[in-house]
Amino acid sequence: MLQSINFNKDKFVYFLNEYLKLEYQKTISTATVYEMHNALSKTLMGDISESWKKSEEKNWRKKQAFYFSAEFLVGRAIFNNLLAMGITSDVTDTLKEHGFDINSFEEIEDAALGNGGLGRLAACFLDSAVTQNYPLNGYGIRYKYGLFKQRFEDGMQVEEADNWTKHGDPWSCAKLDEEVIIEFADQRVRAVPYDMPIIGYDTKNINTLRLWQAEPIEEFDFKAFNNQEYIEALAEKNRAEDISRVLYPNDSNEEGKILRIKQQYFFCSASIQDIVRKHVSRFGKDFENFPEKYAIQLNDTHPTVAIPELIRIFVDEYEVDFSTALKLAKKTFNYTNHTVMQEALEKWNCELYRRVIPRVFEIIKLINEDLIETYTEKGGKFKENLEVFKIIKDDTIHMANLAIYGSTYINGVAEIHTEILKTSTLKEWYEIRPESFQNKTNGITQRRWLALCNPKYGKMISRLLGSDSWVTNLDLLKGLEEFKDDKKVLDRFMRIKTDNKRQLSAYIEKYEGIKINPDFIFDIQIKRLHEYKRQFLNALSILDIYFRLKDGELMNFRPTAFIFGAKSAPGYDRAKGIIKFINEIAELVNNDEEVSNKLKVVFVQNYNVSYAEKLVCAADISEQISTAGTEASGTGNMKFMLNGAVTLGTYDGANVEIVREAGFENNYIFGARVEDLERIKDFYDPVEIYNSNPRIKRVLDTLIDGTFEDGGTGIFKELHDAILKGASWHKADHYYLLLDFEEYVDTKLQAIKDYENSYEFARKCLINTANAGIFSSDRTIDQYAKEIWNIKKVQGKKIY
Ligand code: 26Q
Repeated sequence: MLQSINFNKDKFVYFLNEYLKLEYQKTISTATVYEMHNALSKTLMGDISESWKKSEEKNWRKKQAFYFSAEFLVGRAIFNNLLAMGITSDVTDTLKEHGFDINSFEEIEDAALGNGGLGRLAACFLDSAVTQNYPLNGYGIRYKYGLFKQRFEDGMQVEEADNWTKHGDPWSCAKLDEEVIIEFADQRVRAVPYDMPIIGYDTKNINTLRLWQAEPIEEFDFKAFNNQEYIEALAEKNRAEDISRVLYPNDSNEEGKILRIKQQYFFCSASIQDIVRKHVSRFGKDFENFPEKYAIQLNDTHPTVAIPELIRIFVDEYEVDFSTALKLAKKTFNYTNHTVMQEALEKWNCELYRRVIPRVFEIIKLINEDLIETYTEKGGKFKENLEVFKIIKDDTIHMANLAIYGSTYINGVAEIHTEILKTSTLKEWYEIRPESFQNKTNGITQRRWLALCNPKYGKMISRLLGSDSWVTNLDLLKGLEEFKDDKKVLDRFMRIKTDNKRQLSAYIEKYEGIKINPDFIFDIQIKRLHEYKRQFLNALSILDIYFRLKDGELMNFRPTAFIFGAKSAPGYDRAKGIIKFINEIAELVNNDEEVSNKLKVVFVQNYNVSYAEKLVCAADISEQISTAGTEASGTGNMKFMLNGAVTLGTYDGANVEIVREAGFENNYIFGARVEDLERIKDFYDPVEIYNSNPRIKRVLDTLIDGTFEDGGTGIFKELHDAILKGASWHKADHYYLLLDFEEYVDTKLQAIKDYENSYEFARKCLINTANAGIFSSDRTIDQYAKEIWNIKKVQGKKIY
């Protein structure tokens, strides 16, 4: 059972009121939601400060690991931290006695310091590490503006700045005495650390997410200057602050390239300086045992510049010779790859790098020379494929090559993904260093993605299993299988699901203005908008169902709501076109009385972590339909599975492992597999399919036959062309939508039909939950800890 901190109600209320009085001249009964949030959070920060300090001390006693990531998509902290501390109901009740409804914290902004999967994974990892008492701290950037907020205007995405700290950021603690200086060729700035506590569930331990904020060297004092100096100082301040001003949405191209290099170097240099400085102050200038004390994990190639930066500091500031420094770096770093596509591997123009961080560029050149020399000497495959391995070629720095050469282990994020890395994307590397490649299938934290977002289901599970130990040991869910034929249990499951659907419906009605009947099947696709994720295919399938319903086919079609949530990169026109297309479909379908009792289509605005929490617990069908071989893993798929939805998906990413665990018969897998696509790719002809299949022709032609309006942008015509002619850099139907179309619609209709037999369907859902144990990020982190980082747990338990 979870033990809580000793909750002293009187003391709690006293501190809360003191804070409110001092800061705002208010009391619990008069404070606004934001004031209450700040006061409560700060009070709790006070409660944990001792444990936090002690944890830091503990972490330095043995080997520790650091997670370097340009993104941490942590979401909202308050409910999560109350849960971890075991005081949710105490606090809820106490505030209620004073007339304050804790649910009003739903207004508190998410910390959206990430784009999607990669950033959210980093957040889940920190949660899992601390809960298991592993010494793992995160290093990243404190963006002033997180991922943009999204609105629809006339069905089209409009972006708005995400000023997430506008009402304060009570869960961060600035450590002004630990700032460091970062030097660029044309600029020096201060990196100021802001620490967020990562609070372990049912443990005393608290780890740290340290996010760096860029500030000018000189404190800006507007009184002290004459006019000209004032303007210059202000410009300098802005130029410094630019560095951590905004999170780049992925795919953001051209403009901002220099800033992106600066961001990466900024947080990597600051973090490396931080680690080295603390190392020196504790253990002196002996670096021989550095890799026995620290492991650094690179979350994709974005933080790869940390490798030459560590070498630079060793060589330039501590007189370590280059080859020793390189050896130490290789032993310290490890690299996680999150993409399948070779063309998506990060590359930088040499000249750009040289202009921004010349000394680091020199170090990279030295590493490249070392590679060439070493591999030429080794001969064989090393020498044969030297061109592939080079870090610098064609005036370009290949960051993946730098990350691999500078690391001990390289891992993919799902079995199929790691296999693709070994046999295709990084094939030549695998041939020379097979022992360096590992798989670490992603996971999700069940604290946020079940206990927090689906408390009713969580309680039901605890009751059935006779304990809530699944919150820290997800394998225990297997015990639910025993109840798969128990009608009472299945009834209870269905009631909870319907409750969750009702809550989601109310929320969607409030924020999107669309009413969904909770008795409908909820079919949900939520993830970043990308062609490879095939939201477009989902849209076409809905249109097909719509037309067939209108034609009087599909007689026994069970009413279904199709729900989407996704942000498109601002410069990704096709993705934006797909959003507009789905919104047009929603408009058509939702206003057609003939189908209104059968179909509903909703694209929710500003999909984020907090919205996801409401969506995953309310889904019946989870859409995971990426083209086989394109989605490295996916983690949304795991969240739905855990919450008892069936997967309608391709044999791709972690779906492969999901259906292996939960059974094909309990999910809906369709479509071409990687091997199939490999075989047909040179002959694939989408035009032939289009011409021979009237249903496909009909739905695709809505893009050009006047059924829908694209606001005069021409984007619908481009989408049509992208399928039949190919456009810009891709061949026709690059993601095989038409190839998979019929099987997809058939499989979807089968799932919808199966829902008729409610017990049979609920049974599938329960079996999915029961087999989700392996997808806990607790398991993933345990594997990283044992198989890559070689770190041990610190002492945990003993409650506050
Ligand atoms: C690149 C250049 C410039 C600006 C931004 C970027 C950028 C930023 C973020 C490129 C990629 C990302 C994010 C990638 C990502 O989220 N990948 C996902 O990682 C998940 C966790 O491993 C996997 O589950 C998903 O399959 C994978 O798509």
